Amino acid sequence: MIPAGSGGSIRTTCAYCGVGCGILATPTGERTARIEGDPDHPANTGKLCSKGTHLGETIGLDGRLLHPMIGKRRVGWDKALDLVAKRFRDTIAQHGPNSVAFYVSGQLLTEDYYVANKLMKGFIGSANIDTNSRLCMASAVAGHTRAFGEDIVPATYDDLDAADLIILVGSNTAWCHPIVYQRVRARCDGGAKLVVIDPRRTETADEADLHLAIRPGTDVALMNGLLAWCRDAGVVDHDYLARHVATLDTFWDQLAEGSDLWSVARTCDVPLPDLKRFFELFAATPRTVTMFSQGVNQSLSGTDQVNAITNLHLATGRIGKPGAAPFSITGQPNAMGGREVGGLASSLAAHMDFTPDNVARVGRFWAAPNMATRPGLKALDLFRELGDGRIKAIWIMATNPTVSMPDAGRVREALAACPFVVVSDVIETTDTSVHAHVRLPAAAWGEKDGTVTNSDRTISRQRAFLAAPGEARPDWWIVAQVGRRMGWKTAFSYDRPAEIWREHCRLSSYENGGTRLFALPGHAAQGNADYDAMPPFRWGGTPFADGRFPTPDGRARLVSVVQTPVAAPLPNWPMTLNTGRYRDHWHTMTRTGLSPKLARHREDPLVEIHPDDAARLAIVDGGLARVVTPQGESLFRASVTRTQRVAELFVPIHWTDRTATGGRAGLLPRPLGDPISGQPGFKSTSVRIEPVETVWRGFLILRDDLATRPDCLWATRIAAPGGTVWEMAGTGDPATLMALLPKGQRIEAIDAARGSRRIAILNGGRLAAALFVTRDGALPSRDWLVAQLAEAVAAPTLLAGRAPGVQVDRGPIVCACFDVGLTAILTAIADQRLADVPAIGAALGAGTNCGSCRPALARLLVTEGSTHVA
Ligand SMILES: Nc1nc2c(c(=O)[nH]1)N[C@H]1C(S)=C(S)[C@@H](COP(=O)(O)OP(=O)(O)OC[C@H]3O[C@@H](n4cnc5c(=O)[nH]c(N)nc54)[C@H](O)[C@@H]3O)O[C@H]1N2
Ligand SMILES: Nc1nc2c(c(=O)[nH]1)N[C@H]1C(S)=C(S)[C@@H](COP(=O)(O)OP(=O)(O)OC[C@H]3O[C@@H](n4cnc5c(=O)[nH]c(N)nc54)[C@H](O)[C@@H]3O)O[C@H]1N2
Ligand code: SF4
Ligand SMILES: [Mo]
Repeated sequence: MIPAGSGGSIRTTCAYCGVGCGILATPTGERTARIEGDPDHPANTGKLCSKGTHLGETIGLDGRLLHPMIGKRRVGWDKALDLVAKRFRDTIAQHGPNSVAFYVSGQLLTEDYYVANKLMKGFIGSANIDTNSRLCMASAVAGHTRAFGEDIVPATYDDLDAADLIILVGSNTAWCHPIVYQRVRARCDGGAKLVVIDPRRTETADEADLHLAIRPGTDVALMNGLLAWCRDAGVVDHDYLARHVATLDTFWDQLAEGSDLWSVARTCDVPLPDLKRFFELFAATPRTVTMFSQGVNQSLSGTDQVNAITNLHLATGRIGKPGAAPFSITGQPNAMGGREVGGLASSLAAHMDFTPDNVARVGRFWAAPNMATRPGLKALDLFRELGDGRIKAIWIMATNPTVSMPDAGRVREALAACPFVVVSDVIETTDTSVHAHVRLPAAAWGEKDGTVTNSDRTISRQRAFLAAPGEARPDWWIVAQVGRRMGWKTAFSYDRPAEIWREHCRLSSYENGGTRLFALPGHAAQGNADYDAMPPFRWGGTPFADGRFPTPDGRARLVSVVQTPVAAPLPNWPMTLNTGRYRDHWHTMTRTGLSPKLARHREDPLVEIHPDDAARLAIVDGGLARVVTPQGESLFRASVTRTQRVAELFVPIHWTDRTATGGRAGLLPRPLGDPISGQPGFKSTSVRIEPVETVWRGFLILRDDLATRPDCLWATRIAAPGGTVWEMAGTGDPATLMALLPKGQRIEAIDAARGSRRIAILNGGRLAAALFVTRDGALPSRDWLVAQLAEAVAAPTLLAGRAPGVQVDRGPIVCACFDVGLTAILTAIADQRLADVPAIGAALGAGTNCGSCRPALARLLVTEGSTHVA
């Protein structure tokens, strides 16, 4: 395969998730491109989900950071880099190497990551470099290392095609890894069974043969119970255990405790017949893949939960064979590459830890003057020490911790108090970068060049197809420049990613001798042209196929894990808060927030709550609610739905101070982590919720967005074609909102009885802004008014908010590719008696492109006529 596809297209990989889909990008203008799936990429064979499909909408220059900034002042690169190098050098000289830190990201390329890791661990002499992957898969890393001796993901996507049973544990795959989900679906349509284990009935769970809506945090009890059942049913592979696994004498006795069917059903709070069905299905199906993600990892017992899963697979010999493996599916596009370079504070480099041998080996290889000799601070400890004043300089790259860390309010305070904060980002203003003393403009997706590793160990090239705008530079370049300016010219003299890649590959096989499975010897001498043309390849083959594991005795480990008692609800905090993702948004929305198509699937941050709880607490569907924990509070719009368990709430993680006055999920979780992995327990925080009354509601449509969000109780920003919509609600006098309107010709209508006010601002005869507020009246659908932003002349019926004649509100957008709203789908299902998803596709097009909405369509066919999508 060559980098260029046909017709001037460039082969690259998606900016988003760990599925790692291949993309063909064809520039169509200076900042525009056609985006298609790469049919030759093994991860997706040409398919893309809704987020990948709409990447083209996110490559404009809106909001980009284009120049280095010191405070609010634009400076040249030399000045900015010199200052960063000087402040880090001075801080180290005065307070030692452990007084500085890097906080990096699984959204860096492997080459970026390698250079940052080398600078901190080999030259600065501290291991205080941690990454947002700590929040994402540290428990999987720790679990793999305990079970296998090395952080190896033993599965590949091909295993899904060979499996007869696929178990998804704590994974909303249909939304978060949609292309892998389509592969799962295809296999299940071909006869394999699907079991989903998730406290929520997600769209993923909807389509499963069996959904176990377990009590949160009881995965160990479930998996231990299953293993005990397997032992009784004679499914444990004693021969495999005897030859390939080291098992403590006490293991089986410990496992038996509380693992009978009845106890497990009680602990997990699932119907006994469902549990039995699951156990029987597992026992009867040797080719089983157990795929897991954040419902397992983001827990105070995340590592144990991972090992409960690896125990099952080891004990039944379901590993190292086609269609049989535990499968930790990764979140970010290069979460795996970060693990390979050793970018976590708890690892050193290239799958080596901090044993004296490894420290000496890596020190030799790097010719490093100041090797770190012990692990550094993990994210939670790092930000705690920042708050305590022990970390005095921090450099944050490609992550937004004031939003994504637990107890994010404290992270903010810590950054505000830190003497020197550097932020490398592609966006000018983020919730984190407002605290930066120095902001460095990084090259973004489409401009940067290097490699990424996806969930199944496939390494692919990410290639540039756009010129970096302004003075933006690749992350590896920025870090290497600082390294040089700190005094290490030779060690950081790279002038292209290929050089870094070769060094990374050399280190992976340096004095390896088969002790570390991660090794890329074949690429260590690769030429620049070959690097540029490098096709995707998977390292590691089929790990453990020979039953040998990278431990001193060559055996894997069964790890005794015990279910921690489920805590009783606290008096003031009677409910449990779960947090996670929406289908069409990515993390803190710095990219997906730019796409009008993606914005329409979920326009508001919703708190999902069971109808019984809602009724008890007087919370109404569509009303506002305040979600409160001991750490903080934030407003959300309520969505009353039976997909939630009683006494449990779910909120999304995507909204920030840039995009809303509420929806700040990060303020709510405790800053506590798994004791082994340090991964925060984001999925279960003690919480309470209360209704919030408002006096008026309204919306503001703008051609040019506001510099800051509207100052009212509730405001959320939605990208719209040609402008922005702010949805608002409040208690005070909405007249204060007038100040937000741009200058221009003003037309206005007032209905005092309903407390309604409609204002339009025209500029040169075109609509520039529309502000509609009401106390008791109705508000028109926003679609028609938004469409007016693009019209050359404002329509005479502007203040009616609609064209003459009958129009229907489209409702939330279900199919982002063809812009098909809920209303049209429900109408078509009823009027045309549509019976299945293909029939909806034939009638409306919905679901026929990327396929991300097919699970939602299937759900609508079942719940047709209901008033809301859950
Ligand atoms: N659309 C979209 N896709 C993404 C991302 C995104 O932001 N948006 N982010 C990417 C990243 S970085 C990641 S890490 C992945 C995350 O992908 P996922 O892990 O699939 O996503 P989450 O929504 O965080 O959580 C998964 C599920 O865990 C369930 N859960 C909560 N508690 C428990 C429990 O105790 N036990 C079990 N068994 N389940 C539980 C939740 O109800 C939730 O449905 O997604 C990646 N893909
Ligand atoms: N409550 C709760 N919190 C969570 C989670 C949860 O489930 N619940 N999930 C956690 C997980 S799994 C994850 S992965 C994190 C994600 O959380 P974050 O990493 O904080 O989220 P992003 O929005 O992806 O932040 C990436 C930042 O990097 C910038 N960026 C993008 N590309 C580049 C680049 O090439 N170079 C540079 N320098 N910058 C770039 C973007 O503009 C953005 O500001 O959130 C975690 N936080
Ligand atoms: S599944 Fe979607 S978001 Fe993930 S890599 Fe593929 S196209 Fe991108
Ligand atoms: Mo993640």
